[in-house]
Amino acid sequence: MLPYSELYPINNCRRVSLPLDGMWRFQFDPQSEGEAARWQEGLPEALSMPVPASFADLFTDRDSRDYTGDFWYETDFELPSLWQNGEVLVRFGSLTHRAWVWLNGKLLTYHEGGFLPVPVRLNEAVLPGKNKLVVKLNNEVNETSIPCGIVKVNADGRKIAKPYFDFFNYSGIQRSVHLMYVPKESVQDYCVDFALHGADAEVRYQVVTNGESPVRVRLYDADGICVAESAGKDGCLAVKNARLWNVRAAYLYTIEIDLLDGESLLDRYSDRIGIRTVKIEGSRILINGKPVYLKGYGKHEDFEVIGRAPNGAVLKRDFECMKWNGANCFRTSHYPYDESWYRMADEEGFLIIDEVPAVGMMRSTHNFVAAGAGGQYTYFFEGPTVPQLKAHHIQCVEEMIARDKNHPSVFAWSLLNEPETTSDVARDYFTEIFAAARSFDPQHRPMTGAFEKNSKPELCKVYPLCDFICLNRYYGWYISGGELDEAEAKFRDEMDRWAAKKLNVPFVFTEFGTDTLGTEHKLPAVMWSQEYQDEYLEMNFKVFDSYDFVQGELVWNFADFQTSEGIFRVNGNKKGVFTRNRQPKQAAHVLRRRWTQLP
Ligand code: BDP
Repeated sequence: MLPYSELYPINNCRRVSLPLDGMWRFQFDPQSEGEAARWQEGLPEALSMPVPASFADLFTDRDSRDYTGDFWYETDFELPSLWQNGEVLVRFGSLTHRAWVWLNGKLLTYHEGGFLPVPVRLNEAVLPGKNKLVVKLNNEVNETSIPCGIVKVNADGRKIAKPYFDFFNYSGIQRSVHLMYVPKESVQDYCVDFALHGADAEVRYQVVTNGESPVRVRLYDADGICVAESAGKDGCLAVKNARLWNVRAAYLYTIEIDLLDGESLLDRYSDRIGIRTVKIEGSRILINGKPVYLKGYGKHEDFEVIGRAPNGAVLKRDFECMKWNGANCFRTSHYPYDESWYRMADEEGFLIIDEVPAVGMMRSTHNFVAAGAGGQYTYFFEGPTVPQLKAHHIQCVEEMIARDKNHPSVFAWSLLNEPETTSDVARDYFTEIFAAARSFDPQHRPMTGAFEKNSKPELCKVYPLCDFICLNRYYGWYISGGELDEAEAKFRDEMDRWAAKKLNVPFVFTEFGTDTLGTEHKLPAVMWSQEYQDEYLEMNFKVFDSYDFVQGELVWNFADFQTSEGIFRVNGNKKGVFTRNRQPKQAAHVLRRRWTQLP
């Protein structure tokens, strides 16, 4: 179990979670001098800064927007005097990409990885009354971090992130922060798994506590009626006539875990769960034993002004748009999202492929050095930083599965996006990643990863690790752009080669799309016009429909999103089916027509 479980903050008769969101104090530290100057005791020249938010798009100058390096946040809180005899924690939804946390000048935590919760136990430093919470973050990307990248130092000494990935390096305290009170003896974690027997279901559970007091578990239906009860840390809830969680027809039960001392309640943790099974059988993805065809998107957490921060209104709008055009699935490309995404997907019956931020593993500086020095070109996974990268990758997979394991919406884990896969070193690297991931998931969900064009059927050495195969393909955009007939022929040629392998596993397209400007119309179509996006999609659909083992289509991307600058990007990536402010391009109607008719 991870230290101080990833359990979502809740409020009830035994637990309190107070959001610390709001205006914090903030300061850039370009010389990395803060620690020596004791900024952990208070920031000398702080600006105000909202939490949660990415800092980049709040400023009007370029240096602040693109700032790369150390930066600090600070806030004060008062400890409620009622919080006696328990554990006091602060839980950051995420800290991008690495962070050090001090309370009242005492360093409590260092955490690497920018997209998963950082729970910190405060007891050894917390004071009655006023407390000062200070966080130093660093948003540099490198070849041991996921996502991967490098930092370029300009002539004036300014650092600038050069991501090996196609999304803006948004950072800061981008998710909510909770101050939490948890009883001394408490529920630290739990997991569930399911078996169906005709109309009945078994909910097998495991509860982790930090003591020996007896555990009671109850399951309530959506009307609040208790339908099953069991005792002990390991047990089984027998549910008669179970209502299943189905795709786009969700049903949620509430699991209530009590820690008891005789008649009195020491702790209680409750959560909403859905009863469903996931299985890959031949080339089909089965939910509750029935095949499901995936329709939807690769997404980003990305919006004007707030950057990567969650926002309830954007979340709601995205789900409404996805429902309107008949989608049932999305991939959390290219990192685990804020928990609000999973909670709403649980409610709305959406399937999620949950992805770890393993993106940018194609070329590293070491490969170029090896090639440039008159030597040999080397593969990405031969670099000297790979052992550290792998440790970090496994840690992220563990934290992601720990956080998201109980969501019915999460039906698969994606452990990579577009790495180098043709070498033996790549195969060895991912063999370890997949083995670790499989050991972490109590529900043994399917594992996969998204492969780019060089991961050809004859060359890719990593796809055999996957339970189903995800392809990112851009025939008609990056390959044979503007020539859809030629693109289709090339696409079919590749698909025929996959078919010839007779792998008997499902294939899902996790990316296909075209950059399209919401302003451009052209007849006949040209690249970047809305008509071209439509024709491109129609061509792709014809190809998908010719191969029975294709069991899903997730368009790239749900909406336009911010990236670094470059000659291929017009103020960001414009492959959205919706604009960045969530209005449909013409293609949204094409998808709606297809997806509302597909079974
Ligand atoms: C794929 C990447 C994705 C990019 C997309 C694109 O997985 O992150 O945004 O291509 O080029 O290579 O639009």
